[in-house]
Amino acid sequence: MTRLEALQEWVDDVTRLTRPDRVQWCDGSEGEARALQQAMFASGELIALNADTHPGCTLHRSDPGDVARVEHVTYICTADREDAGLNNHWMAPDEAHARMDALFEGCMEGRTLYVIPYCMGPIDSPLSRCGVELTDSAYVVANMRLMTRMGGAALARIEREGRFVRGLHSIGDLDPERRYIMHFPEELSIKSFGSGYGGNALLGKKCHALRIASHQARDEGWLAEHMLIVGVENPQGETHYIAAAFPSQCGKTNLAMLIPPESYPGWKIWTVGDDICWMRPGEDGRLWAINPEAGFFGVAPGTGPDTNPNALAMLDRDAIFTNVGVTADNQPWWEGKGDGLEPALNWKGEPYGPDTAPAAHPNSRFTVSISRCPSYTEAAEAPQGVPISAIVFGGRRAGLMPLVLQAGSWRHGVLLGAGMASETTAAATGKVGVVRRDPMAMKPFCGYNYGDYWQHWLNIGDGLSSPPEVFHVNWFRKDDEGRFLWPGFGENMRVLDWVLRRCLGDTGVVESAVGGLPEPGDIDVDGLDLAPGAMDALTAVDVEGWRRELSEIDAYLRTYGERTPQGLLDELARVRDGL
Ligand code: SAT
Ligand code: MN
Repeated sequence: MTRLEALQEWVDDVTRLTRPDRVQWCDGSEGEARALQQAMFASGELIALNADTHPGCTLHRSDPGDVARVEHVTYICTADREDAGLNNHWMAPDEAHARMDALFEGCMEGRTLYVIPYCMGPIDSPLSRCGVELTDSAYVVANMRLMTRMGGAALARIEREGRFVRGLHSIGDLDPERRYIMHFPEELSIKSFGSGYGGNALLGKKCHALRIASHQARDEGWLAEHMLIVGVENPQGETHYIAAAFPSQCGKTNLAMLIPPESYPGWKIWTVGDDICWMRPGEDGRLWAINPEAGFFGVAPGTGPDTNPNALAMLDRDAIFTNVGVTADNQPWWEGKGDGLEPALNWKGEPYGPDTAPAAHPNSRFTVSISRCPSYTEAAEAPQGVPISAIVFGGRRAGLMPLVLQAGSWRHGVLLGAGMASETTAAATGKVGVVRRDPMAMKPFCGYNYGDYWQHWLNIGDGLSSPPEVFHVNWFRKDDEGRFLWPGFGENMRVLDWVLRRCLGDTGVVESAVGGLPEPGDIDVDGLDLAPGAMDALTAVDVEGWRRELSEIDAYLRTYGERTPQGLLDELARVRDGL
């Protein structure tokens, strides 16, 4: 129940359409969470894990046909098709509403409709935005409680502001043929049907905080980005913040909670966020950022003592696991966990064996509150956000892209972001390992025409007197035999160190046509077991390869026609001439 008429009317309308047995307004309390958990244990939707080794941890097994985001049925529904752009599937709003309302008709009979008021960002931050998700999935409620500031305080803010994003969700019958994720950015609303999986169902995350928010951010003069946020504290106790964009499953979570190697005594990494970043120009001419989320929905496989010890440490209590395997004594298990145990059941609940491997689905996930992270910082709660010193773009590229590259200007930085490409991963359904253009890691998430988006990035830079320095990194370079040239994980600290020294003007750079590269020996490789010549390969510019790359980027950018910013094309021509 609410005193905000617009909200009450919407809930009443949806109730009439979907005909649930009951409506439950979620307050986000402990008691409510416990009761929901009990109900899910009873229905089998959730399974309790070993209470001795993993107190408060639970397991959810998705329908095997519903384990990733579904970009081919994800739509941006704007009045003018051009406003959605080539980067999105488009449907006319009227048609989309009609199609979705037909699916929602009576779909909640026998079920409970949960009303979830939530706030993306610290509850008292002017940068935060609120939403309400209506869903028939208790699993969604449990996840939203960890991923957002959910409940009474959010509802109070919504009632005060009167404006909120409306998200309607039903798992429907999980039929992939009757599955759509529709966004109506001009109405600030979302309709999602037929999937219970993460990014399709937890509407605060990709649907609101990226697709709807990016659209809203353009109108309001800020940026909603697919970026982690970390603070890097040096031995003198100064902390500088970095925002970094990588496609799904390229190590954002690992980088966000990295533990510096032994050769960095006295350095600390502070985690502000691992997936989404909302940034706004401050009065001081810098960019200030918040993490709109309150938890992590991270990839489980590969999370181990060497790759991400901080993540492992936060996963031993009060976490929800989705589609991982279990051991004989009911502990969660995934490939790369490194605990010396063996899986007994795979993610579908089948006895584990060579025919039923892997134990964990490649896109299996954990959901956990950010406050459980050993490197969590209170700065994540700061209403004004944290000031960003560097923006880092990166993709999964076996060749060409050097370990790190510094843009010569904001405009060059926007080009580096717009030219990003990466090999596809299991986070979305479809072929894995195909290189595709993924500007700013926003290809699946930009809620409007990419051409307009790049122009918005250029405009934001024009308004900053102290813009962040912009970089491009690549942890995934391989040699001719397909072996990684760079160890990655905690060792990426060495690159962050160089990035920050460049921001502070503490070190030199080798200028090249495509950007600034580290001087030989300037990235500390002490104690690393690199192949001979690896560092040369990682910092070389392959002129012919770059010519081809720039032609491809040029052709790609021009597919956006009149919406492609001239400023970006001019920048590309400048870089090309420099080669
Ligand atoms: O889209 S999800 O939020 O489910 C995960 C991801 O791809 O980052
Ligand atoms: Mn993501």
